[in-house]
Amino acid sequence: MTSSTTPFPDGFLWGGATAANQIEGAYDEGGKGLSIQDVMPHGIASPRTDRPTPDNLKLEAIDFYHRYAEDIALFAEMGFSVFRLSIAWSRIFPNGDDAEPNEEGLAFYDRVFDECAKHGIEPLVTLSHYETPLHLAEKYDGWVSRELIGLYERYVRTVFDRYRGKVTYWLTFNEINSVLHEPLLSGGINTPKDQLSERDMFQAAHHELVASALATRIAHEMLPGSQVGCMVIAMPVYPLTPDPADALAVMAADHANLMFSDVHTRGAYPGYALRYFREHGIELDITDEDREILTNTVDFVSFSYYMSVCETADPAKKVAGEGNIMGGVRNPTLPASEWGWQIDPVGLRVVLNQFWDRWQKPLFIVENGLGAKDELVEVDGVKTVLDDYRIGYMNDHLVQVGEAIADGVQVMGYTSWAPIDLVSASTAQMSKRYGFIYVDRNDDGSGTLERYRKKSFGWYADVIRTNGASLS
Ligand code: BGP
Repeated sequence: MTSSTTPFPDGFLWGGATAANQIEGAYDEGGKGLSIQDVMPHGIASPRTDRPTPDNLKLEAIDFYHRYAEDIALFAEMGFSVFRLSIAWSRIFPNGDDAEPNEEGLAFYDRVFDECAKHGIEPLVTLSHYETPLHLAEKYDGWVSRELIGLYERYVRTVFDRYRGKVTYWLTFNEINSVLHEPLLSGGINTPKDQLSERDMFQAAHHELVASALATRIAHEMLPGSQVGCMVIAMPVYPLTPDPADALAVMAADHANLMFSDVHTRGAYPGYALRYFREHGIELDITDEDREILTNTVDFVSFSYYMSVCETADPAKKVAGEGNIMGGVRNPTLPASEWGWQIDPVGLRVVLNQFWDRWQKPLFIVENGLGAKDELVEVDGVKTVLDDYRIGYMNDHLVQVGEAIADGVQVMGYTSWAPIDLVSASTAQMSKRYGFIYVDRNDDGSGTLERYRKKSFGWYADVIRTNGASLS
Protein backbone atom coordinates (compact mmCIF):
# COMPACT_ATOMS: atom_id res chain seq x y z
CA MET A 1 0.00 0.00 0.00
CA THR A 2 1.36 3.44 -0.80
CA SER A 3 0.75 6.36 1.49
CA SER A 4 -1.66 8.03 -0.92
CA THR A 5 -3.98 5.12 -1.59
CA THR A 6 -6.15 2.94 0.57
CA PRO A 7 -8.36 -0.01 -0.28
CA PHE A 8 -10.59 0.69 2.73
CA PRO A 9 -13.94 2.09 1.60
CA ASP A 10 -15.41 5.35 2.89
CA GLY A 11 -17.47 4.71 5.99
CA PHE A 12 -15.38 1.70 6.99
CA LEU A 13 -16.01 1.23 10.71
CA TRP A 14 -12.83 1.42 12.80
CA GLY A 15 -12.74 0.69 16.50
CA GLY A 16 -12.14 -1.78 19.30
CA ALA A 17 -13.94 -4.68 20.98
CA THR A 18 -14.54 -5.69 24.59
CA ALA A 19 -16.89 -7.79 26.72
CA ALA A 20 -18.73 -6.75 29.88
CA ASN A 21 -17.25 -9.44 32.11
CA GLN A 22 -13.70 -8.57 31.07
CA ILE A 23 -13.92 -4.81 31.66
CA GLU A 24 -16.82 -3.74 33.89
CA GLY A 25 -16.08 -5.16 37.32
CA ALA A 26 -18.73 -4.01 39.84
CA TYR A 27 -19.90 -7.61 39.79
CA ASP A 28 -22.37 -7.10 42.62
CA GLU A 29 -23.26 -3.43 42.12
CA GLY A 30 -26.33 -1.87 40.56
CA GLY A 31 -28.52 -4.88 41.25
CA LYS A 32 -26.41 -7.19 39.05
CA GLY A 33 -26.77 -10.92 39.60
CA LEU A 34 -23.89 -13.38 39.32
CA SER A 35 -22.77 -14.64 35.94
CA ILE A 36 -20.76 -17.76 35.22
CA GLN A 37 -17.65 -15.55 34.95
CA ASP A 38 -17.96 -14.59 38.60
CA VAL A 39 -17.19 -18.22 39.51
CA MET A 40 -14.47 -18.82 36.89
CA PRO A 41 -11.40 -17.25 38.56
CA HIS A 42 -8.93 -19.02 36.29
CA GLY A 43 -10.75 -18.84 32.98
CA ILE A 44 -11.15 -22.15 31.21
CA ALA A 45 -8.07 -23.67 32.81
CA SER A 46 -9.66 -25.06 35.96
CA PRO A 47 -13.10 -25.97 37.28
CA ARG A 48 -15.55 -23.34 38.48
CA THR A 49 -15.80 -22.34 42.11
CA ASP A 50 -18.98 -22.44 44.16
CA ARG A 51 -19.15 -18.70 44.77
CA PRO A 52 -17.03 -15.65 43.78
CA THR A 53 -13.52 -15.83 45.24
CA PRO A 54 -11.13 -12.91 45.85
CA ASP A 55 -8.60 -14.25 43.31
CA ASN A 56 -11.10 -13.63 40.48
CA LEU A 57 -9.82 -10.52 38.66
CA LYS A 58 -13.11 -10.15 36.79
CA LEU A 59 -14.95 -9.09 39.94
CA GLU A 60 -13.31 -5.68 39.61
CA ALA A 61 -11.81 -6.11 36.11
CA ILE A 62 -10.67 -2.66 34.89
CA ASP A 63 -13.58 -0.90 36.58
CA PHE A 64 -15.16 0.25 33.32
CA TYR A 65 -18.43 0.38 35.25
CA HIS A 66 -17.19 3.55 36.94
CA ARG A 67 -14.64 4.75 34.39
CA TYR A 68 -16.57 4.31 31.13
CA ALA A 69 -16.61 8.03 30.33
CA GLU A 70 -12.83 8.33 30.59
CA ASP A 71 -12.33 5.18 28.49
CA ILE A 72 -14.77 6.17 25.76
CA ALA A 73 -13.09 9.59 25.58
CA LEU A 74 -9.77 7.80 24.96
CA PHE A 75 -11.37 5.71 22.21
CA ALA A 76 -12.71 8.91 20.67
CA GLU A 77 -9.22 10.39 20.82
CA MET A 78 -8.07 7.50 18.59
CA GLY A 79 -10.89 8.37 16.21
CA PHE A 80 -13.11 5.31 16.77
CA SER A 81 -16.33 5.21 14.78
CA VAL A 82 -17.45 1.98 16.46
CA PHE A 83 -17.05 0.42 19.91
CA ARG A 84 -17.94 -3.22 20.47
CA LEU A 85 -19.14 -4.04 23.96
CA SER A 86 -21.50 -6.56 25.45
CA ILE A 87 -24.47 -6.14 27.72
CA ALA A 88 -24.13 -8.30 30.83
CA TRP A 89 -27.38 -10.28 30.78
CA SER A 90 -27.15 -10.57 34.59
CA ARG A 91 -27.27 -6.76 34.94
CA ILE A 92 -30.59 -6.70 33.13
CA PHE A 93 -32.10 -9.93 34.48
CA PRO A 94 -30.02 -10.76 37.59
CA ASN A 95 -31.11 -14.39 37.64
CA GLY A 96 -31.88 -14.68 33.96
CA ASP A 97 -35.43 -15.85 34.61
CA ASP A 98 -36.77 -12.84 36.57
CA ALA A 99 -40.17 -11.52 35.53
CA GLU A 100 -39.04 -7.88 35.47
CA PRO A 101 -35.77 -6.29 34.36
CA ASN A 102 -33.42 -4.46 36.71
CA GLU A 103 -33.80 -0.73 36.06
CA GLU A 104 -30.34 0.14 37.41
CA GLY A 105 -28.72 -2.21 34.93
CA LEU A 106 -30.70 -0.78 32.04
CA ALA A 107 -29.79 2.75 33.12
CA PHE A 108 -26.07 1.90 33.15
CA TYR A 109 -26.04 1.02 29.45
CA ASP A 110 -28.12 4.12 28.70
CA ARG A 111 -25.26 6.14 30.15
CA VAL A 112 -22.67 4.19 28.16
CA PHE A 113 -24.54 4.52 24.86
CA ASP A 114 -25.18 8.22 25.48
CA GLU A 115 -21.47 8.70 26.09
CA CYS A 116 -20.70 6.92 22.79
CA ALA A 117 -23.22 9.14 20.98
CA LYS A 118 -21.57 12.24 22.45
CA HIS A 119 -18.38 11.23 20.62
CA GLY A 120 -20.09 10.03 17.43
CA ILE A 121 -19.22 6.39 18.17
CA GLU A 122 -21.61 3.62 17.05
CA PRO A 123 -22.03 0.87 19.64
CA LEU A 124 -21.76 -2.69 18.32
CA VAL A 125 -23.49 -4.73 20.98
CA THR A 126 -23.01 -8.41 21.75
CA LEU A 127 -26.09 -9.75 23.51
CA SER A 128 -24.34 -12.73 25.06
CA HIS A 129 -20.57 -12.79 25.46
CA TYR A 130 -19.53 -15.74 27.65
CA GLU A 131 -21.51 -14.40 30.63
CA THR A 132 -24.70 -16.43 31.06
CA PRO A 133 -26.41 -15.62 34.37
CA LEU A 134 -25.15 -18.21 36.89
CA HIS A 135 -28.66 -19.13 37.98
CA LEU A 136 -29.45 -20.28 34.43
CA ALA A 137 -26.39 -22.53 34.49
CA GLU A 138 -27.31 -24.01 37.85
CA LYS A 139 -31.07 -24.36 37.45
CA TYR A 140 -31.41 -25.22 33.75
CA ASP A 141 -27.92 -26.47 32.76
CA GLY A 142 -27.67 -23.46 30.48
CA TRP A 143 -28.43 -23.83 26.80
CA VAL A 144 -29.01 -27.59 27.06
CA SER A 145 -32.48 -26.51 28.16
CA ARG A 146 -35.01 -25.28 25.61
CA GLU A 147 -36.31 -22.86 28.26
CA LEU A 148 -33.29 -20.65 27.63
CA ILE A 149 -34.74 -19.64 24.25
CA GLY A 150 -37.74 -17.96 25.89
CA LEU A 151 -35.62 -16.36 28.62
CA TYR A 152 -33.18 -15.00 26.04
CA GLU A 153 -36.14 -13.73 24.01
CA ARG A 154 -37.42 -11.80 27.04
CA TYR A 155 -33.97 -10.31 27.55
CA VAL A 156 -33.44 -9.26 23.93
CA ARG A 157 -36.94 -7.77 23.62
CA THR A 158 -36.20 -5.72 26.75
CA VAL A 159 -32.90 -4.32 25.50
CA PHE A 160 -34.11 -3.79 21.92
CA ASP A 161 -37.01 -1.77 23.28
CA ARG A 162 -34.92 0.19 25.75
CA TYR A 163 -32.05 1.09 23.40
CA ARG A 164 -34.24 1.87 20.40
CA GLY A 165 -32.52 4.63 18.42
CA LYS A 166 -29.25 4.17 20.32
CA VAL A 167 -27.94 0.90 18.89
CA THR A 168 -27.99 -0.16 15.23
CA TYR A 169 -25.55 -3.08 15.17
CA TRP A 170 -26.24 -6.22 17.23
CA LEU A 171 -24.42 -9.55 17.60
CA THR A 172 -26.42 -12.44 19.02
CA PHE A 173 -23.81 -14.75 20.64
CA ASN A 174 -20.07 -14.34 20.93
CA GLU A 175 -18.13 -17.09 19.11
CA ILE A 176 -21.20 -19.31 18.95
CA ASN A 177 -19.20 -22.17 17.44
CA SER A 178 -17.17 -22.49 20.63
CA VAL A 179 -20.04 -24.18 22.49
CA LEU A 180 -18.85 -27.60 21.32
CA HIS A 181 -15.44 -26.90 22.86
CA GLU A 182 -16.16 -24.92 26.02
CA PRO A 183 -19.70 -25.79 27.17
CA LEU A 184 -19.61 -23.77 30.42
CA LEU A 185 -17.94 -20.64 29.07
CA SER A 186 -19.87 -20.56 25.85
CA GLY A 187 -23.17 -22.26 26.66
CA GLY A 188 -23.53 -21.73 30.41
CA ILE A 189 -23.65 -25.53 30.70
CA ASN A 190 -22.95 -26.60 34.25
CA THR A 191 -22.45 -30.30 33.54
CA PRO A 192 -18.69 -30.87 33.20
CA LYS A 193 -17.65 -31.49 29.60
CA ASP A 194 -16.48 -35.05 30.27
CA GLN A 195 -19.95 -35.95 31.53
CA LEU A 196 -21.83 -34.20 28.73
CA SER A 197 -23.12 -36.27 25.81
CA GLU A 198 -22.43 -35.14 22.27
CA ARG A 199 -26.17 -35.11 21.74
CA ASP A 200 -26.70 -32.61 24.58
CA MET A 201 -23.91 -30.43 23.28
CA PHE A 202 -25.48 -30.25 19.81
CA GLN A 203 -28.93 -29.76 21.36
CA ALA A 204 -27.53 -26.76 23.25
CA ALA A 205 -26.01 -25.47 20.02
CA HIS A 206 -29.38 -25.91 18.33
CA HIS A 207 -31.16 -23.91 21.03
CA GLU A 208 -28.64 -21.09 20.61
CA LEU A 209 -29.07 -21.14 16.84
CA VAL A 210 -32.84 -20.88 17.21
CA ALA A 211 -32.50 -18.10 19.79
CA SER A 212 -30.12 -16.24 17.50
CA ALA A 213 -32.50 -16.45 14.54
CA LEU A 214 -35.37 -15.40 16.79
CA ALA A 215 -33.41 -12.35 17.96
CA THR A 216 -32.74 -11.48 14.32
CA ARG A 217 -36.44 -11.69 13.51
CA ILE A 218 -37.41 -9.61 16.51
CA ALA A 219 -34.78 -6.95 15.73
CA HIS A 220 -36.07 -6.66 12.18
CA GLU A 221 -39.65 -6.35 13.46
CA MET A 222 -38.98 -3.96 16.34
CA LEU A 223 -36.04 -1.93 15.02
CA PRO A 224 -36.28 -1.13 11.33
CA GLY A 225 -32.83 -0.30 10.01
CA SER A 226 -31.05 -2.38 12.62
CA GLN A 227 -28.45 -4.90 11.47
CA VAL A 228 -27.89 -8.23 13.16
CA GLY A 229 -24.85 -10.42 12.79
CA CYS A 230 -23.77 -13.82 13.99
CA MET A 231 -20.31 -14.05 15.54
CA VAL A 232 -17.99 -17.01 15.11
CA ILE A 233 -14.39 -18.01 15.70
CA ALA A 234 -12.71 -17.88 12.31
CA MET A 235 -9.83 -20.29 12.17
CA PRO A 236 -8.67 -21.29 8.71
CA VAL A 237 -7.51 -24.89 8.62
CA TYR A 238 -4.59 -25.92 6.39
CA PRO A 239 -3.70 -29.52 5.51
CA LEU A 240 -0.49 -30.56 7.28
CA THR A 241 0.58 -32.48 4.14
CA PRO A 242 -0.71 -32.82 0.55
CA ASP A 243 -2.13 -36.27 1.39
CA PRO A 244 -5.80 -36.28 0.31
CA ALA A 245 -6.60 -37.85 3.69
CA ASP A 246 -5.38 -34.60 5.27
CA ALA A 247 -7.57 -32.62 2.89
CA LEU A 248 -10.54 -34.65 4.15
CA ALA A 249 -9.48 -34.00 7.75
CA VAL A 250 -9.47 -30.29 6.91
CA MET A 251 -12.95 -30.59 5.44
CA ALA A 252 -14.26 -32.26 8.59
CA ALA A 253 -12.72 -29.56 10.81
CA ASP A 254 -14.14 -26.84 8.57
CA HIS A 255 -17.58 -28.43 8.71
CA ALA A 256 -17.54 -28.48 12.51
CA ASN A 257 -16.60 -24.77 12.55
CA LEU A 258 -18.66 -23.48 9.65
CA MET A 259 -21.91 -25.30 10.42
CA PHE A 260 -22.88 -22.46 12.73
CA SER A 261 -22.54 -19.69 10.18
CA ASP A 262 -23.98 -21.92 7.43
CA VAL A 263 -27.18 -22.17 9.49
CA HIS A 264 -27.12 -18.43 10.23
CA THR A 265 -26.73 -17.46 6.57
CA ARG A 266 -28.73 -20.19 4.81
CA GLY A 267 -31.52 -20.67 7.34
CA ALA A 268 -31.22 -24.47 7.61
CA TYR A 269 -28.79 -27.20 8.59
CA PRO A 270 -26.42 -28.18 5.77
CA GLY A 271 -26.43 -31.76 4.47
CA TYR A 272 -23.04 -32.59 5.99
CA ALA A 273 -24.37 -31.74 9.48
CA LEU A 274 -27.46 -33.91 9.02
CA ARG A 275 -25.22 -36.77 7.90
CA TYR A 276 -23.01 -36.32 10.97
CA PHE A 277 -26.02 -36.42 13.29
CA ARG A 278 -27.41 -39.51 11.51
CA GLU A 279 -24.17 -41.44 11.60
CA HIS A 280 -23.39 -40.57 15.20
CA GLY A 281 -26.79 -41.49 16.58
CA ILE A 282 -27.48 -37.84 17.50
CA GLU A 283 -31.23 -37.38 17.57
CA LEU A 284 -31.98 -33.72 18.08
CA ASP A 285 -35.25 -32.24 19.15
CA ILE A 286 -35.92 -29.89 16.23
CA THR A 287 -39.51 -28.71 15.92
CA ASP A 288 -41.30 -27.35 12.84
CA GLU A 289 -41.42 -24.00 14.58
CA ASP A 290 -37.63 -24.14 15.07
CA ARG A 291 -37.19 -24.77 11.34
CA GLU A 292 -39.36 -21.78 10.53
CA ILE A 293 -37.48 -19.52 12.96
CA LEU A 294 -34.10 -20.54 11.52
CA THR A 295 -35.09 -19.03 8.16
CA ASN A 296 -34.51 -15.57 9.67
CA THR A 297 -30.97 -15.21 8.40
CA VAL A 298 -28.43 -12.64 9.58
CA ASP A 299 -27.57 -9.36 7.85
CA PHE A 300 -23.83 -9.88 8.20
CA VAL A 301 -21.28 -12.35 9.51
CA SER A 302 -18.82 -11.22 12.14
CA PHE A 303 -15.88 -13.11 13.51
CA SER A 304 -12.79 -13.17 15.68
CA TYR A 305 -9.51 -13.97 14.00
CA TYR A 306 -6.35 -14.74 15.92
CA MET A 307 -4.76 -17.70 14.22
CA SER A 308 -4.90 -20.50 11.69
CA VAL A 309 -4.27 -24.18 12.42
CA CYS A 310 -3.34 -27.36 10.55
CA GLU A 311 -5.16 -30.66 10.40
CA THR A 312 -4.01 -34.16 9.60
CA ALA A 313 -5.53 -37.62 9.38
CA ASP A 314 -2.36 -39.19 10.77
CA PRO A 315 -2.68 -39.60 14.54
CA ALA A 316 1.11 -39.89 14.86
CA LYS A 317 1.52 -36.38 13.45
CA LYS A 318 -1.24 -34.83 15.50
CA VAL A 319 0.68 -32.43 17.68
CA ALA A 320 -1.99 -30.23 19.12
CA GLY A 321 -1.12 -26.54 19.20
CA GLU A 322 -2.29 -24.03 21.76
CA GLY A 323 -4.77 -21.45 20.71
CA ASN A 324 -8.04 -19.68 20.87
CA ILE A 325 -10.58 -22.13 22.37
CA MET A 326 -10.59 -24.80 19.71
CA GLY A 327 -6.91 -25.12 18.82
CA GLY A 328 -5.69 -27.58 16.19
CA VAL A 329 -2.47 -29.07 14.87
CA ARG A 330 0.57 -26.77 15.08
CA ASN A 331 1.79 -25.25 11.81
CA PRO A 332 5.57 -25.78 11.56
CA THR A 333 6.01 -22.65 9.41
CA LEU A 334 4.54 -20.03 11.73
CA PRO A 335 5.76 -18.08 14.78
CA ALA A 336 3.62 -17.90 17.91
CA SER A 337 2.72 -15.41 20.62
CA GLU A 338 3.98 -15.80 24.19
CA TRP A 339 0.79 -17.80 24.85
CA GLY A 340 1.44 -20.14 21.93
CA TRP A 341 -1.17 -18.68 19.54
CA GLN A 342 0.33 -18.95 16.07
CA ILE A 343 0.58 -15.72 14.11
CA ASP A 344 -0.66 -15.78 10.52
CA PRO A 345 -1.73 -12.46 8.93
CA VAL A 346 -2.27 -14.11 5.52
CA GLY A 347 -4.82 -16.44 7.12
CA LEU A 348 -7.02 -13.40 7.66
CA ARG A 349 -7.12 -12.70 3.93
CA VAL A 350 -7.76 -16.40 3.29
CA VAL A 351 -10.67 -16.54 5.72
CA LEU A 352 -12.22 -13.29 4.46
CA ASN A 353 -12.22 -14.69 0.94
CA GLN A 354 -13.50 -18.08 2.08
CA PHE A 355 -16.38 -16.54 4.02
CA TRP A 356 -17.30 -14.09 1.26
CA ASP A 357 -17.23 -16.81 -1.41
CA ARG A 358 -19.35 -19.08 0.79
CA TRP A 359 -22.04 -16.70 2.04
CA GLN A 360 -21.89 -13.44 0.05
CA LYS A 361 -22.78 -11.56 3.22
CA PRO A 362 -20.93 -8.45 4.44
CA LEU A 363 -18.19 -9.39 6.88
CA PHE A 364 -17.14 -7.64 10.08
CA ILE A 365 -13.84 -8.44 11.83
CA VAL A 366 -14.87 -7.90 15.43
CA GLU A 367 -11.79 -9.31 17.19
CA ASN A 368 -8.14 -9.45 16.23
CA GLY A 369 -5.09 -8.57 18.26
CA LEU A 370 -1.99 -9.69 20.12
CA GLY A 371 -1.93 -10.73 23.77
CA ALA A 372 1.54 -9.88 25.07
CA LYS A 373 3.42 -8.96 28.22
CA ASP A 374 3.98 -5.20 28.30
CA GLU A 375 6.43 -3.12 30.27
CA LEU A 376 5.47 0.32 31.44
CA VAL A 377 8.39 2.76 30.87
CA GLU A 378 8.88 6.49 31.07
CA VAL A 379 9.64 8.48 27.92
CA ASP A 380 10.14 12.23 28.36
CA GLY A 381 8.43 12.01 31.72
CA VAL A 382 5.37 10.27 30.31
CA LYS A 383 4.51 6.69 31.18
CA THR A 384 3.97 4.49 28.11
CA VAL A 385 4.63 1.07 26.58
CA LEU A 386 6.87 0.75 23.51
CA ASP A 387 4.80 -2.01 21.92
CA ASP A 388 6.29 -2.23 18.44
CA TYR A 389 5.47 -5.97 18.45
CA ARG A 390 1.76 -5.12 18.71
CA ILE A 391 2.02 -2.46 16.00
CA GLY A 392 3.75 -4.98 13.74
CA TYR A 393 1.10 -7.62 14.38
CA MET A 394 -1.79 -5.29 13.70
CA ASN A 395 -0.18 -3.61 10.71
CA ASP A 396 0.41 -6.96 9.02
CA HIS A 397 -3.14 -8.15 9.68
CA LEU A 398 -4.70 -4.91 8.45
CA VAL A 399 -2.61 -5.01 5.26
CA GLN A 400 -4.20 -8.41 4.60
CA VAL A 401 -7.67 -6.97 5.24
CA GLY A 402 -6.81 -4.39 2.57
CA GLU A 403 -5.77 -7.20 0.22
CA ALA A 404 -9.07 -9.00 0.81
CA ILE A 405 -11.00 -5.81 0.11
CA ALA A 406 -9.00 -5.47 -3.12
CA ASP A 407 -10.01 -9.11 -3.86
CA GLY A 408 -13.60 -7.87 -3.83
CA VAL A 409 -14.61 -8.96 -0.32
CA GLN A 410 -17.16 -6.68 1.34
CA VAL A 411 -15.81 -5.78 4.78
CA MET A 412 -17.86 -3.51 7.03
CA GLY A 413 -15.31 -2.77 9.69
CA TYR A 414 -12.60 -3.83 12.08
CA THR A 415 -12.65 -3.75 15.87
CA SER A 416 -9.37 -4.74 17.49
CA TRP A 417 -9.31 -6.99 20.51
CA ALA A 418 -8.96 -5.09 22.68
CA PRO A 419 -8.50 -1.30 22.65
CA ILE A 420 -7.71 -1.31 26.36
CA ASP A 421 -6.04 -3.94 28.58
CA LEU A 422 -8.60 -6.23 30.19
CA VAL A 423 -8.90 -9.60 31.90
CA SER A 424 -8.19 -12.48 29.53
CA ALA A 425 -11.05 -14.87 28.78
CA SER A 426 -9.06 -18.09 28.60
CA THR A 427 -6.55 -17.53 31.42
CA ALA A 428 -8.22 -14.75 33.46
CA GLN A 429 -4.91 -12.87 33.59
CA MET A 430 -4.27 -9.13 33.37
CA SER A 431 -0.71 -9.74 32.16
CA LYS A 432 -1.97 -11.01 28.79
CA ARG A 433 -2.39 -7.47 27.48
CA TYR A 434 -4.06 -6.52 24.22
CA GLY A 435 -4.73 -2.80 24.54
CA PHE A 436 -3.59 0.45 22.98
CA ILE A 437 -4.24 1.71 26.50
CA TYR A 438 -2.30 0.25 29.42
CA VAL A 439 -4.24 -0.34 32.61
CA ASP A 440 -2.25 -0.39 35.83
CA ARG A 441 -3.51 -3.64 37.27
CA ASN A 442 -1.52 -6.81 37.87
CA ASP A 443 -2.27 -10.51 38.10
CA ASP A 444 -2.25 -10.34 41.90
CA GLY A 445 -4.93 -7.64 41.79
CA SER A 446 -2.58 -4.79 42.76
CA GLY A 447 -2.40 -1.52 40.80
CA THR A 448 -3.97 1.91 40.63
CA LEU A 449 -6.20 1.23 37.60
CA GLU A 450 -4.70 4.35 35.99
CA ARG A 451 -4.78 4.40 32.17
CA TYR A 452 -1.70 5.17 29.99
CA ARG A 453 -1.43 5.54 26.21
CA LYS A 454 0.90 2.97 24.64
CA LYS A 455 2.92 3.69 21.46
CA SER A 456 0.29 1.72 19.50
CA PHE A 457 -2.32 4.28 20.60
CA GLY A 458 -0.89 6.96 18.28
CA TRP A 459 -0.20 4.39 15.58
CA TYR A 460 -3.84 3.21 15.50
CA ALA A 461 -5.07 6.81 15.56
CA ASP A 462 -3.03 7.41 12.38
CA VAL A 463 -4.43 4.30 10.71
CA ILE A 464 -7.95 5.48 11.42
CA ARG A 465 -7.28 9.10 10.44
CA THR A 466 -5.85 8.01 7.07
CA ASN A 467 -8.47 5.27 6.59
CA GLY A 468 -5.67 2.70 6.33
CA ALA A 469 -3.33 4.67 4.03
CA SER A 470 -0.67 4.83 6.75
CA LEU A 471 -0.29 1.02 6.82
CA SER A 472 2.98 -0.25 5.45
C1 BGP B 1 -12.03 -14.60 22.23
C2 BGP B 1 -13.08 -14.04 23.14
C3 BGP B 1 -12.71 -12.79 23.85
C4 BGP B 1 -11.25 -12.59 24.11
C5 BGP B 1 -10.32 -13.13 23.06
C6 BGP B 1 -8.87 -13.22 23.47
O1 BGP B 1 -12.14 -15.97 22.19
O2 BGP B 1 -14.25 -13.76 22.42
O3 BGP B 1 -13.55 -12.66 24.94
O4 BGP B 1 -10.87 -12.74 25.38
O5 BGP B 1 -10.70 -14.37 22.57
O6 BGP B 1 -8.69 -14.36 24.24
P1 BGP B 1 -7.95 -14.37 25.63
O7 BGP B 1 -8.60 -13.33 26.44
O8 BGP B 1 -8.15 -15.73 26.16
O9 BGP B 1 -6.53 -14.07 25.31
